[in-house]
Amino acid sequence: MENNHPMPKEKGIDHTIQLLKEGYHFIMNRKEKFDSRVFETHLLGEKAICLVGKEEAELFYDETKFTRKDAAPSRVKKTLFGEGGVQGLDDAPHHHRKAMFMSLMTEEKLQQLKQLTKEEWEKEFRQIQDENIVVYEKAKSVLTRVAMKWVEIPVEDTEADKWSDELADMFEKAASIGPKHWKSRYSRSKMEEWMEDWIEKVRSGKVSISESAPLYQFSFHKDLDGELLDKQIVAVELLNLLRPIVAIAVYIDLLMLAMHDNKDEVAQMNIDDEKQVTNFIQEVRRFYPFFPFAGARVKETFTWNGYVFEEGTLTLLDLYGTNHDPAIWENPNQFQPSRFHDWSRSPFDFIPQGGGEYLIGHRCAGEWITVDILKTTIKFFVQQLAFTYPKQKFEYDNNDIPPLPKCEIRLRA
Ligand code: HEM
Ligand code: MYR
Repeated sequence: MENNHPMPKEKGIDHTIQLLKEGYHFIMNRKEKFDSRVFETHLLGEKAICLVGKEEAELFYDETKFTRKDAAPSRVKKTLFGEGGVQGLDDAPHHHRKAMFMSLMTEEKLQQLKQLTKEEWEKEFRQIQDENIVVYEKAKSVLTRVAMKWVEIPVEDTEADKWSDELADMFEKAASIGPKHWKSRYSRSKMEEWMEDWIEKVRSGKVSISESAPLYQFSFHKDLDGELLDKQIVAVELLNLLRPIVAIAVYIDLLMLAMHDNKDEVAQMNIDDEKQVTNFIQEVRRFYPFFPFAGARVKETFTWNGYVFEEGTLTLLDLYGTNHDPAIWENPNQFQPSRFHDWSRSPFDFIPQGGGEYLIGHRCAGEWITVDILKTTIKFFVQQLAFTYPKQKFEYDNNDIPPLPKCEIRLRA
């Protein structure tokens, strides 16, 4: 029998304020303080276990030990995730719903996505001559159109563009409090209603779209009992495609920052070499913060490495911390795309969009989409655009979740 020992425990009633202050460093700071990759704290009024590291990620993604039921705080469901979506499902219902997402990730659909991304960037810059532009704002417009076209919502560009702010509110303000939180909720409600109208039109045959369209596929998806999903849930799932595609704008902003801060790397990179381009993009996703941690609850009490995990306890896996773990990454705070030359491809060490498996676990359904859009974007900027960086402060703040807007990068194109 293993000898149980107490888990390091942070004193105090609640540490949510510290989480908002310390942002992406909250878990790592305590890992250092307790010299432990597992510790207990209090967040949003309840006990929470925090984990960081590769073995810890493997534990967190063990479906027999953790559940996603009631794991996301209500305020995050009301803004970022929506209610009744894939993020909160477990076991067979989760696998079935996740398959609905993963069935879209075919070679053909990914190819279409790259083509759309290229075309929309070209369109965005067609009118621009010798102007200063804010990359993040441009990226949000481009990606809103890409997302609508890819999901095959039959709207004109001008109509698509109108939804850019609502889609962005859901992720930009997901960790906000006060009026920003309410704005985020309002944007979600508005968008869910709009999506529900489309689902009704598709189901009733009032609009005719191709059967292979994601809008069609999701509208007619049947659950394990052979029933169509409630249209509110279909709306949530369609927003689980549209919203995160627009969220890639945050990575595009950080990509432009990385290109500025690593001019020598960029100069040495052969933009026609897929491997080199992929490594640069992977390093952007490793180096910069974005999604801070994934959350789950202990399914049934168990013991791991002598620590007792009690049933129902909220457990957070530090994604940013694991991507910066010195036990995994040499010089984790240096930007070095070449480190991906001989990366082991473990599903548990490089986890900017979650770890584990795509089909049976909660790993991000859109990771390939993210990498493809970023690769297409860097190629467009390097090969097709003559741009410079006007004088500005190249800063981003590790405390803001997501790390905006101080990193708003301007280009002259
Ligand atoms: C799940 C991050 C882009 C769709 C997740 C998770 C993270 C994440 C951390 C949760 C992992 C977990 O709970 O263990 C990101 C980031 C993105 C991004 C940082 C960059 C913008 C996308 C895109 C799509 C997408 C482009 C779809 C087009 C999803 C879905 C899930 C998910 C459907 C739920 C998976 C499940 O619960 O099984 N993402 N994601 N994401 N992501 Fe992404
Ligand atoms: C997406 O839209 O799904 C992709 C990126 C969103 C990043 C939003 C960052 C805020 C996360 C809030 C806390 C999550 C708690 C489990």
